[in-house]
Amino acid sequence: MKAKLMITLAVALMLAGCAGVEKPRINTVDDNTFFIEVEEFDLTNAKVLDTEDASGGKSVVIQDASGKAETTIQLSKGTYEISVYALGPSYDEDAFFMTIGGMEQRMWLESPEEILPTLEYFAYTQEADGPCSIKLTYAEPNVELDRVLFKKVQ
Ligand SMILES: [Ca+2]
Repeated sequence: MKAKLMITLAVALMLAGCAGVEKPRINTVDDNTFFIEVEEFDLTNAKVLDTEDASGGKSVVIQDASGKAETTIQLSKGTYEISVYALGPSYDEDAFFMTIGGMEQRMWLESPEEILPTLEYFAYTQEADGPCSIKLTYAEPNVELDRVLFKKVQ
């Protein structure tokens, strides 16, 4: 009887996880820093790769200009430096766009061999506690997007 209850509970928890209610998960680094996995975004025309050195073991390649990875998280009021950890295999395959709160910025990599943060961060101010939308879109092919790191600086 007890075992059956445990199994029912485990299945219920698994189903809750599959429903994606909590996606993307917020991975806390310290009091002011957290990251979210790109593979947990809503993906359109994007391929998930098994990537050994990626966080969560996966990265995402947006296929072309029709593709995107987007999500919305709850963000507390403040100013953030937001960077994306990714791999850009070559000089012609090392850029993408990030849109946060309606502002778009071209992001660059210099990491053909391993997953590293973008060369510059996206400076973003959240005016009040509430939802914040993040969208990654295509600029060049074969960019492997791993995770998005938020660092609260103010
Ligand atoms: Ca990842």
